[in-house]
Amino acid sequence: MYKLPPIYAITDKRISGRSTHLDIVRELASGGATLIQVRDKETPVADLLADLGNCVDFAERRGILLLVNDRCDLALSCNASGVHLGQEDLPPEAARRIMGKKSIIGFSTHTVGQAGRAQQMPVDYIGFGPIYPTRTKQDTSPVAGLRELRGACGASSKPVVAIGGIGLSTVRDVLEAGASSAAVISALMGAASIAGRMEEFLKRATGKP
Ligand code: TZP
Ligand code: MG
Repeated sequence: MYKLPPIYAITDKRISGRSTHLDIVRELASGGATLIQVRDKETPVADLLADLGNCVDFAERRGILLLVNDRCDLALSCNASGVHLGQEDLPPEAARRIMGKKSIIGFSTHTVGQAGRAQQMPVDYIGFGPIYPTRTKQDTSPVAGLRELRGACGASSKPVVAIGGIGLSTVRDVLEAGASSAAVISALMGAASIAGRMEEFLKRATGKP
C-alpha cells in the first residue's frame, strides 16, 4: 500500500448537513484530501450504493482513494479502493479472501494488545482510538490517549491511523506520537467550509504555514 497521507477524512452526512456523500467528497477533494472513507450507518442500502458509485467515479478521476466503512459487500459492488473494518465486522482474513490482494483493508483497534495482534492479520493499516473523547461514535472503547497511541505505534509495523476527537489543535500531537495519519470526522464535517477546514488540517499536519 502507498504511504498514507497525514489526514484521513471520514464523511458524515448528518454532521455536515450535506445530503449526499458525493457533495462531501467533492468538498474534501477541493481542500486537498487524497484518502477518504465513506461512513454511513443509516442510509437505506440502495441509496447508499448509488451515492457510493458516484463517489467512486469522482474519486477515480481525481486520484483519490475511497474506502467504505464496515461493509465489504458495498465496497466490492461499487469498486471502491477498499474497506475499513471494525472489531465486530467481517474478520480481516475473511475480508481479504473476498476483497482480493489489491484492495486496501483497514482494521480498528482500541488497545495496544489488539494493535499487536493485528500485525499477523492481512490488513494494510490499523486504526487506533479513540485518542480523545468524541461525540461522533457512541459505543466507543475508553479513551486511549497519546501514551497508548505511542504504545500502539511501537507495537505495530503497519501504519497506524489515529482516530477520535482529533482537531486542529491536536493533530500535530497524534502525528508526533507516531501515527502515520489522523482520521477526522466532526472537526471536518462540522465546518461551514469543509474544503477550507481540510486545507487547514493539511497545513497543520505538515507544519507548513
Ligand atoms: N472510531 C473511534 S472514535 C470514532 C470512530 C469512528 C469517531 C471519530 O469521530 P471524531 O468526530 O473525529 O471524534
Ligand atoms: Mg465500523
